[in-house]
Amino acid sequence: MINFLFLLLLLGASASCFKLPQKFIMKGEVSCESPFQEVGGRCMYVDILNKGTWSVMRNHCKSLGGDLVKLNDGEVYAALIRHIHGNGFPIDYYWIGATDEGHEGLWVWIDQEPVQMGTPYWANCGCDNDQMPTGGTAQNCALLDAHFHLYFNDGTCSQEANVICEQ
Ligand SMILES: [Ca+2]
Repeated sequence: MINFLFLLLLLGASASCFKLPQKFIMKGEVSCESPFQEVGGRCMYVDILNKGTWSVMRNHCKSLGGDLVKLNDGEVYAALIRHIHGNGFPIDYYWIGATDEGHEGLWVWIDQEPVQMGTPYWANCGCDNDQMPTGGTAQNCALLDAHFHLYFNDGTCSQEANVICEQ
């Protein structure tokens, strides 16, 4: 009987030992629904097939069950750039979920959270070296800029670009 209890204890202990690593694996795991892929612990879709205006592509993201990507984390942003290079996606213009439409110079994400300006996000355009968008009221939608190593830049909302969606 004592042996039997000992065996039960042993089995219980080994079961918990086996469960422990599983928990660690589960913690960092993100499962994304197609066409979204895990990028920096989030679910993103870099759409290289379709182009449209900022609004059209936002609706496109919504039709896939997501929205425009919110890049408010430097590590996630870096992971996205590695994802684009690693998959051989074209270095093109990609809409992201930030705008200053209706409140010039005050950039917000689609959930109204303020966008961090400058390093490590924004391209260094113009000659004043301040990493600030310079398009004024003519350019109110943010994109990853093909001509500036995919740093953020302001674009004309009605121009056509690819998109990065997030779920
Ligand atoms: Ca603007």
